[in-house]
Amino acid sequence: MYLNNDPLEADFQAKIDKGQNIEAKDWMPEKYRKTHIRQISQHAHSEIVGMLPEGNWITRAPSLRRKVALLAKVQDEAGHGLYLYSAAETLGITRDELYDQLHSGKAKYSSIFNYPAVTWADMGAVGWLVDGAAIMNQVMLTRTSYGPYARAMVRICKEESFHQRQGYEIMLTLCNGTEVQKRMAQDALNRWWWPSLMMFGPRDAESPHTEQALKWKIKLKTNDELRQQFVDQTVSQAEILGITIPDPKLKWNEARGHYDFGDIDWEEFTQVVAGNGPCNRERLEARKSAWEKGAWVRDAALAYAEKQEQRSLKVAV
Ligand code: BYC
Repeated sequence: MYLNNDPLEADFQAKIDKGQNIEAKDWMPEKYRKTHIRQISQHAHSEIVGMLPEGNWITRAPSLRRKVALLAKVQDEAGHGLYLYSAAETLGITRDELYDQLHSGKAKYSSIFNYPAVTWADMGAVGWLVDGAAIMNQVMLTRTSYGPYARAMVRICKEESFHQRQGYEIMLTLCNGTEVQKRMAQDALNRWWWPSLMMFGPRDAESPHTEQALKWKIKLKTNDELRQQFVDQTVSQAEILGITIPDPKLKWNEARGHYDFGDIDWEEFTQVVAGNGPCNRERLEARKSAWEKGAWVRDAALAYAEKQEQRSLKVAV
């Protein structure tokens, strides 16, 4: 039985334990609210910054079919960012504050988007591995305890599953192509494998938020559990492609019923999260510049909305 002296908090925890959602108007501990603002906004920023490595390839897609699919994927990511910003706003933070946190470097976004996409095969690897890792985490989040976040995740997951297949299909085509194309696919896998494993966050023993997040059912699985699930699922997909995961320690462990895998370079993860990855500065500059260059659009939209309001007031009078 859960014991808590604060009746509000006890009631809140009881709801969570029963599997009920917490809604925006419900009472919630301040730390629960702040944790969600942090996580949902980090997630929203990841979608928005995540458009950059792929956006760079839209004009260079090898066929019209590939261009249309990539364009649709990047557009979906903008939509995901917007649902998530809206979900964060239900917790009492404004859109402007959220953008300001991103542009000032105060808010985090996923480490993965600080790596460059240097060949067309990277569009395949990003869809296959990055979206694959994202889905693993986000399917869990469809059952997270905060209602607006959980509901946003349902639609996002449906779209992410198209994204993952789009990437895997690019990889399949390259792997069934010429020797040079297959080498490109292998090279992309070599570069994106370890950063994809880092997406799940630090090891459980070093994750400051996991214990509380499990108690509040923000997370239903730990970082290490999801990372293991991702490795287990991805090995056979690489086998079908006929390319090799760049990890000599990767081996099926019969006793555990899981793949064992090699050590992640946590120093690299720490550096990338701290702002010292290969593209951190470039990504932030791109977002800041888009914000500044878009000022006239926001001004025009506001002026138009004011005009409309004045007009409807006049009609009402
Ligand atoms: N990168 O205690 P922990 C997509 C931070 S985009 C950077 O485990 P938590 C897509 C963490 O924030 C999908 N920072 O934290 C888009 C915390 O920092 P602070 C992105 C990371 O929150 C375009 C500290 O490390 N998905 O699908 O319990 C194209 C300690 O970590 C990272 C989401 O955002 C990282 N990888 O668990 C293609 C999912 N990992 O604030 C695809 C939503 C950890 O204490 N987020 N940190 O300084 C989550 O599920 C959780 O926030 C995490 C971390 C599992 C990521």
